[in-house]
Amino acid sequence: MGNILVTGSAGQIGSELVPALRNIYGESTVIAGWNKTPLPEDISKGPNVLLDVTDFEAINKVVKNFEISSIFHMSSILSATAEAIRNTAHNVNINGTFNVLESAHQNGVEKVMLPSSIAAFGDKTPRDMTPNDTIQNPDTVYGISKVFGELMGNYYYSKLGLDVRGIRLPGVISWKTEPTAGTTDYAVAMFYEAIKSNSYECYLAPDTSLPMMYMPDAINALVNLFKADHGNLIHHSDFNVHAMTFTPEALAVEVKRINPKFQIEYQIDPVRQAIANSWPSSLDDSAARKEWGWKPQYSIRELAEDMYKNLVTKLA
Ligand code: AKB
Repeated sequence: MGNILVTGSAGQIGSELVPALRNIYGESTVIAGWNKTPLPEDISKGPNVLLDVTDFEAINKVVKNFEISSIFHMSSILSATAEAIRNTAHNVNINGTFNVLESAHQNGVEKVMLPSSIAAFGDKTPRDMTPNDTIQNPDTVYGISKVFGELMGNYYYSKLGLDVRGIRLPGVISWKTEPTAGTTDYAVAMFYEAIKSNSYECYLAPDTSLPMMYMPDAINALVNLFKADHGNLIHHSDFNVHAMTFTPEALAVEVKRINPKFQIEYQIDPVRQAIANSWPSSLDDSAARKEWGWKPQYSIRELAEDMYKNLVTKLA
């Protein structure tokens, strides 16, 4: 196997994926690509490269110079931010994704991991136990770009033989690196504010139910799909993965169990509420379970306890 390039290595998921991949495949094998946000210190000690995914030639150069055989393309502008900066979101999420796939194809890269999101669904999609293969009518720049990635990933696989794989990630909760303004990120912010000020003003309504996942499960999903036997895969760029569904109200109960002084208030943001209302509440992930053995580990309670404990240490 050649080297692995991870784009967006300073981001919420990239910053945990790079150390996980380095543990498995070796420090020198995993090249951390980063652009505007500096890398966390632990990652910057290993091989890394400044890389703007909107620049096709820059990707080509990195792929050639570092003898890349696999790419995890993690750079992405999240849902709420993408609504505010459409141009940048289009450049990064659509042009950037195209550049990565095309460069991978032209340079003989073997495998591209291209994460999608629950944002690839819309208000015509069945909300409960959303099937893997169903109606997709997103009405956000981010969601449209994720459908583009899924379709292009499947195109490069079926027409050009590039092994492209992807999962539709739900809200991912983690303590190492803060996410950059998605719609599900209230669930991360609630922990920070509970520790800093014992209170949190939530921008989604108390009963907004969305699919969520703790970071270790998200990393396992990415790594296990990457490792999966190609012959067992029927789907490629578009796997549903489900871990848990909860509402702000239910998460607040868990946080209050750990910190009895915690109080939550609600100040609804209409933009993010509308996005949340158009997304699934739970997903049928039987294809992922059957084709590559997906199985999440963390419950909401385990997530809350681990998240709180680690954040207290980090913020101290
Ligand atoms: C977001 O809220 O934008 C992301 C996502 C669900 O893809 N966390």
